[in-house]
Amino acid sequence: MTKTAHPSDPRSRAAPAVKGFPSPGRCVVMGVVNVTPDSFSDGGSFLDAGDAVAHGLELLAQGADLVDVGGESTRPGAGRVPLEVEMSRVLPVVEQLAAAGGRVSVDTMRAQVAEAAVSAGACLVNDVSGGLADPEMIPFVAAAAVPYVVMHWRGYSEDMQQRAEYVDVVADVTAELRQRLDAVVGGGVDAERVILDPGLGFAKRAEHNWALLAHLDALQRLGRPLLIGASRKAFLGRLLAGPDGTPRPVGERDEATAATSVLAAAAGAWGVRVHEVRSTLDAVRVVAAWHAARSAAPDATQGAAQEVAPS
Ligand code: PMM
Repeated sequence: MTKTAHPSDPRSRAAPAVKGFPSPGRCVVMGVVNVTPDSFSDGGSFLDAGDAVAHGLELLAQGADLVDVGGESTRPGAGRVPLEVEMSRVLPVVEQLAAAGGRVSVDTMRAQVAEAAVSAGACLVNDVSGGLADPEMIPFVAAAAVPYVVMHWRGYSEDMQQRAEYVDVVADVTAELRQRLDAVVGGGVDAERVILDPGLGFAKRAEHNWALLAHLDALQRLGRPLLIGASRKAFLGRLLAGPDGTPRPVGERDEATAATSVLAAAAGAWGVRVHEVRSTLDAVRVVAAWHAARSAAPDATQGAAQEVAPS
């Protein structure tokens, strides 16, 4: 007999829906297109708009549900980029990818960039500051009625690692995200369009990232879908360091990234943000099949219990 799974059981963790974003019936895969000279993983590779568009199209062809276009690096220590520079990097790429039929998000902390990108065809705003960097962002998103990623953030990248101090990182990040959710919804954004993100690597050391990845259920209790961005980040490089302690190079972290995608999807995350789409898409498909089989299968524990306790 098929039983209804308890909410804490992975069988009940189908990816939750986001208003205004069609669900693929599994964890969403967001491909990264950084139009920057200095992002930690792909900085400089796609600074030319034509190269960035070609890369975005390739990620979409590999099956990305959307591509996330950003023009300002947020690597630890990075300074701000002038508004006009960010605009000139992002807009042609968003426009061309959207015109080609791709679903596009814009990775920006600036309302003006978000607004121009949405006009150019972006369908989602990914704000790593969760509305804190620009007071105009929340009113814009509320009026535009687009899905909105609210990430956990404690300030600009230049000195963010100095703010990686927590009493209990899971409880602290959950509480700070709850405050952002309240502020965003209080500012008029439809709660059903909000996606929360713990911001792995942003004012977080490796142990903080691992704790958050291990306790996504705590963040899920905020009641909104989660996006997880672990792709190629330094904590994976450090985990995979060679015997001399040299971190694994960024381009050789995609298998570990796919493993984090499995963990996130199995925990019920709405989406994962990755540089290499194919391996993560395969991984989340496996998780979707596993979820489906767990929902359909009789409760093995219950069956075993019945065997040892005949009526
Ligand atoms: N990480 C980066 C940039 N944007 N957006 C969200 N929502 N979550 C993240 O974890 C995140 C992000 C930094 O990585 P990159 O330089 O490779 O883009």
